[in-house]
Amino acid sequence: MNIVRNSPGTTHEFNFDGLVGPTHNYSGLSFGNIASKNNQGAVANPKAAALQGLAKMKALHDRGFKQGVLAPHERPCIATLRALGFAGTDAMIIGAAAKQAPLLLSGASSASPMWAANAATVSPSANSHDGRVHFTAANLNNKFHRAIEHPTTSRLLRAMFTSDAHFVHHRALPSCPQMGDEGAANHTRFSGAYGEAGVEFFVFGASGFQSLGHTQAPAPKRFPARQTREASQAVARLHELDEARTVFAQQHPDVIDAGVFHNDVIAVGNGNVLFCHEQAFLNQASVYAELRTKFAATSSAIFHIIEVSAAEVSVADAVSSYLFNSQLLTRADGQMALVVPEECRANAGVWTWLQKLLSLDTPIKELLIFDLRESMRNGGGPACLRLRVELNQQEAAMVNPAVLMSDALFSQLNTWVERHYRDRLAEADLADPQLLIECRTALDELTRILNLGKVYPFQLM
Ligand code: SUG
Repeated sequence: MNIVRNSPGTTHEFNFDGLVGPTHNYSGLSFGNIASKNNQGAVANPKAAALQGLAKMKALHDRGFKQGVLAPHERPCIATLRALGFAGTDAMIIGAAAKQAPLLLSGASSASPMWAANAATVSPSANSHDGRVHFTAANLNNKFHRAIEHPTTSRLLRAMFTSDAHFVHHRALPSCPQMGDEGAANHTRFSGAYGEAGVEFFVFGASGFQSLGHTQAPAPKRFPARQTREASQAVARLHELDEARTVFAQQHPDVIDAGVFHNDVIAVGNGNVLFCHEQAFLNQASVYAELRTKFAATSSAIFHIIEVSAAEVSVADAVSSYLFNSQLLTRADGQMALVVPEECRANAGVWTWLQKLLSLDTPIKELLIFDLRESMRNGGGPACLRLRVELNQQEAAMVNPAVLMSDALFSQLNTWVERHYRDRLAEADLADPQLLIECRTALDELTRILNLGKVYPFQLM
């Protein structure tokens, strides 16, 4: 085993936010995600969505947090529609899909890769036996529109984290219900400090083999459990994690049925803090006990569990405000900031609780509030929009520098959005073949801005 020794303060968490793509729209594609269902058919504003996301990235960059950009995908995905039997020119394919199978066209057009927390699961080098940073692209097998993401996601991650000496890219797990994997949205790592070995926490919705009668464990009844226990375990094996520092927990089935389709809708962790709702996990007390024990074996830091009771904030309010879909970021002074969406301020109970949080004896000392309304209306809050990658100095030096946020990149991307994005997109507009041309033109330019090489199907033809 390679022991990675990092000097204190030289390892950081980088957040790579998904840049919203030009086809952002509300198609009601995600059964079990209440916002997606409630906003089906609403008119979206892709330009505003992309600018809201960029504003968050820039504000966090300005505050000294390490920030990067994950590019959007080619949409509609013509390669997918061809694979489903539509033929002819691109315009013919779009026209036929719009007429014969509008749901397939919506799925192939979704800008869902913006939710970067679902792009992959990432383990830092300090935790893996081979001392490299491990990425497993998520198969997102539960939803058609998301299951088509991983091939492009894998190419993008390879174009950003290029060094084989420092980074390992695992292929997505087999795409089948037993191996449903939703990436970092169901994964957290804890440690006394970045760069130190810590605990990796995997949260699944149910066993993937439940339907075969192989297990009797509880499972949600109304909505799907997207992440399976077997997928979480496979990722932990691929990432060469130490069992003594890995914890698996099951989401409470009742909260999945209440709209908590990913664990990051009800819990967030960072450093030595777990912030969650009291109904997040099955057998919550034993989950806490295992986390505390395994954390104590890696660090002398105090492990803080900040639990919100149902009496203070109901699960329904947590889901509508996205209180827990927050980013918990360690500041340079070691204290933490909680990044929440505006919807938390609009909910009186949640807002009152957040004020109380600041007065508690925990590392969370600051609230940062962002308007992410366009993404929120599809069930994507601040935490959904970002993929966390913990990098030491050598690893950070090997990241494609063109994807890292800077004043210049921010203004370049704002101009790019202003030039290429529509400010209105309804479901009917997905049938417009011009939208594909606009998307490809924008992405071709973006690959040059972000120095990604050829990553999109239209560039690889
Ligand atoms: O997979 N919404 C996404 C939201 C993903 C949020 N991510 C995290 N929690 N990390 C989803 O349900 C809706 C698309 C639509 O309906 O048009 C959608 O895909």
